[in-house]
Amino acid sequence: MTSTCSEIYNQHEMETLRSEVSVSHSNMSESAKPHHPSPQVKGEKTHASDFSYVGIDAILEQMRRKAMKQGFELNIMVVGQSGLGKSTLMNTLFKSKVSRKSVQPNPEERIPKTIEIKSISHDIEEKGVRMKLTVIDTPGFGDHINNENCWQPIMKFINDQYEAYLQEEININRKKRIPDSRVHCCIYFIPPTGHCLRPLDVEFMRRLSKVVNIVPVIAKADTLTLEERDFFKQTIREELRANGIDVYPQKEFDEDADDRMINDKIREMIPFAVVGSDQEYQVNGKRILGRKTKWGTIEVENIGHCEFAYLRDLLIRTHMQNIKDITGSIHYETYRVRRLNESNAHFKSQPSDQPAVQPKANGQPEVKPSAPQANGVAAKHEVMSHEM
Ligand SMILES: Nc1nc2c(ncn2[C@@H]2O[C@H](COP(=O)(O)OP(=O)(O)OP(=O)(O)O)[C@@H](O)[C@H]2O)c(=O)[nH]1
Ligand SMILES: [Mg+2]
Repeated sequence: MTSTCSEIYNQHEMETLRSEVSVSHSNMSESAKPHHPSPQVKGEKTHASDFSYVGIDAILEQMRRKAMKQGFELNIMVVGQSGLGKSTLMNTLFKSKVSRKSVQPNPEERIPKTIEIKSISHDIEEKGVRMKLTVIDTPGFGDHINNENCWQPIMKFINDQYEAYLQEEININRKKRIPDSRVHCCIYFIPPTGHCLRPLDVEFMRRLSKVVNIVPVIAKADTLTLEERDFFKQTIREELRANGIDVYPQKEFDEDADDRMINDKIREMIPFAVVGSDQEYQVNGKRILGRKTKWGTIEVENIGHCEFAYLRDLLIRTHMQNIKDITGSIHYETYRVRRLNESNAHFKSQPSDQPAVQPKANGQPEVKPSAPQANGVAAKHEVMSHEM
């Protein structure tokens, strides 16, 4: 590979607000600069002497300020066999203890192994930007002898979040800002076997890629040689293609030629072969996150050692907004349309002289006239399965 992923992404900076604002100001011609001081909002400049200046570019600064005030939300789910390094990788990603490790040196600190899906939220702040990060851990996925339908609880969890969002959205007195618990991205951990995908991996990704953005990674990539890693990556890409599995970034959602070019490069690299660690070491006077072995230290953020940095760039630095947009406009939308269609069909099949009993969002039954509401949605998602 000649160019780094960071370089590729830099050509297509997704979070452009801050930079565009500063570019527009720094490009301002001398004549456009204010001559008379006037009351202004911090960071703004007046264009009093520029007759043609309307000020449309100021919307960027307004959006930036609003976004800074509101903060951001990102919900990441990690799925994979127990001990593949899911919690460690989340810690590496956010350089803080966002997901507690299940394997601790001190047995008293050890978290009991669980098969329940758990969400842990953290408020992270960097350079004044606030982010609520929720990690949804699914310990022990596929650990059983019989793993038939083991993807079902995960599918249900994802649908439940869509349903919660839908119920908030259709509420007459809905909140100004609906809390977003929808899973924006699911990192799927592939065991570093070096052979091929297991039927379980194929089955999981085939089903789940239709309801959520899947980002597959090869876990504990330090256990593979470079040749094994390349071969494994190639094999996985071929298997994904052969099985019609569309992982993130999905080709069909590329917005333009630029997008396609950048995303094609990412697609050629997927799945990222990652190494995780939350241990800091000093290497050549620099503090790094790494794994110390007898023969040297693996630096997790060094692209010469592993592909963790590419994953981080994709999830946080370049595609975070796109990941959220696709969740809202594609995955959630598909769910919403199905639910509304189902509800309409349900109302049409109700005899018109009988009142329909419609459970409210809080679970209390409520007697309603048989005609559908403006939104036409009945709150009975237990029967709904957003599965294709
Ligand atoms: N060699 C290697 N070991 C790793 C890596 N990431 C984590 N580990 C080690 O693997 C063990 C399990 O890591 P965890 O992060 O707890 O794994 P997990 O997937 O969260 O496990 P469960 O919570 O049981 O599902 C720990 O001893 C980690 O230090 C890695 O990239 N390479
Ligand atoms: Mg864990």
